[in-house]
Amino acid sequence: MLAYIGLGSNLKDPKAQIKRALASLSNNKAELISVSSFYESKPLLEIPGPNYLNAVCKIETKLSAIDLLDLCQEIEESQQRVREVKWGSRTIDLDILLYGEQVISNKRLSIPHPEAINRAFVLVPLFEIEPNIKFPLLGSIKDLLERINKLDVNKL
Ligand code: A4P
Ligand code: MG
Repeated sequence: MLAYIGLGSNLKDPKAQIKRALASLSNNKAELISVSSFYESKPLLEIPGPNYLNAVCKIETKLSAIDLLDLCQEIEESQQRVREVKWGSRTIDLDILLYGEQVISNKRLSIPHPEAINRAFVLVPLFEIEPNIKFPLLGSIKDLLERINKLDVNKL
């Protein structure tokens, strides 16, 4: 299965945090196919804190969606992510943006990631690596990008 993961960090050397998480995403059950550039942006909703670095990667995996979520959460934990405030600062956040063309909605998982379509720091890097991708039910990335303000993110 092809899947896309959004990575974000605004603490403790964000570039190194993202690189480390990308390395951890390549294991015997998942292979990293491509990675976007890194993009800098201000925290959402003007929540105080350092700027974020974000990137998107494409993986090929044999893991089910829920097992992929487990892997993402293991990586977050291994990088000492502490969950305090919702939407607060974090060493690393891994969100499954798309899992093939599947639509999933259960207690642990919503795919496509519900906020992805509103966020320049997700759509801009995703467009960089996959300009023709479509979000199930939601349409093409080109159309989705037209709805948002792309000036919010700066490519490193
Ligand atoms: N969950 C449901 N669907 C998914 C999915 N598709 N991928 C559940 C991953 N997880 C998914 O996430 C809470 C729960 O979401 C998980 O237990 C999982 O079962 P979390 O990461 O533990 O909690 P959170 O950080 O409070 O929520 P979330 O949704 O990850 O935060 P956001 O919405 O990603 O916001 N500003 C900039 N510029 N860049 C950023 O990257 N990130 C955030 C975090 C805020 N502001 C930001 C950025
Ligand atoms: Mg998350």
